[in-house]
Amino acid sequence: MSDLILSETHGPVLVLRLNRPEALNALNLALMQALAAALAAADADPAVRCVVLTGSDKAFAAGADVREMQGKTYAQVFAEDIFGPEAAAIARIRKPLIAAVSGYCLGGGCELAMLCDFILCADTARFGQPEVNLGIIPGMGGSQRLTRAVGKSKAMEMVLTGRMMDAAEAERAGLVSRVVPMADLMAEAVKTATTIAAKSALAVMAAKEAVNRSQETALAEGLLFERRQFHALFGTQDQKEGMAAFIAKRPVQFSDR
Ligand code: CO8
Repeated sequence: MSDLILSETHGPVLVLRLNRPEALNALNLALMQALAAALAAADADPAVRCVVLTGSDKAFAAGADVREMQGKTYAQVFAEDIFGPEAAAIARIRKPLIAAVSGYCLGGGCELAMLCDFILCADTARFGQPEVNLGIIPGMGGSQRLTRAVGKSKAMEMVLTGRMMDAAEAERAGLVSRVVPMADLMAEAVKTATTIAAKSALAVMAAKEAVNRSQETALAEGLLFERRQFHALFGTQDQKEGMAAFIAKRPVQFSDR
């Protein structure tokens, strides 16, 4: 397995840990490919009955990697379908997948957590879709899954302002199933996963499909629309300026072009 994803087993529970500490686990293509491969392998491995996906204490993931995306054109992101195949592969996993979130969970990181079946978080967790600050929009399901999770008003506010919500607000809004003290997060996630692992794997798989079904009517349409809008924004100067300003650590100056 790639060193971008660390793994450990706790009986029937596999823990996968995003491992790019130098960039707050920002998601680049290599990491997303490694994660999709690790999850596909877990899905095929009869010894694994539940998976926990986590990051570091400081960040689950602070978004897609701005440095990797910065210079891309519309033609590139559209042709590459950036993260599209990897996100689809993660969504296809049939075994239960729990996100254990501590610290920043932003942009593509929040979208990745929402791709999991449910989110347990530490009291330090902070969720947000700050893409608008970079002159882009969410591209891996944020506008669709966040809206389904917390309702239109809060999702719209989050996506339009880029503000973060803390763990307590995320629990009140229904984005996360539970908040626990940071020191207990992994023990609680593994304990929850172990509970699930003790059930009938067939019933668990059927239950996951049934609950997901409730979310997915017309979701594919929304996801494709969102992805194409995301790609199109790489044709704007504001995307170049937004990402350049982030990397240069200077205030952003959008020109609406
Ligand atoms: N990409 C690349 N590098 C990052 C990212 C990122 N998203 N986030 C943090 N880093 C890097 C920083 O550049 C910094 O590196 P260096 O030390 O080399 O300067 C290092 O991680 C530590 O970060 P900070 O010094 O900024 O740490 P702070 O504690 O001061 O701040 C924050 C933490 C608030 C989380 C801050 O890092 C931040 O605002 N990060 C960016 C958040 C963001 O904008 N995320 C959205 C990115 S766009 C996105 O996710 C699009 C998703 C769509 C993808 C799918 C397409 C289909």
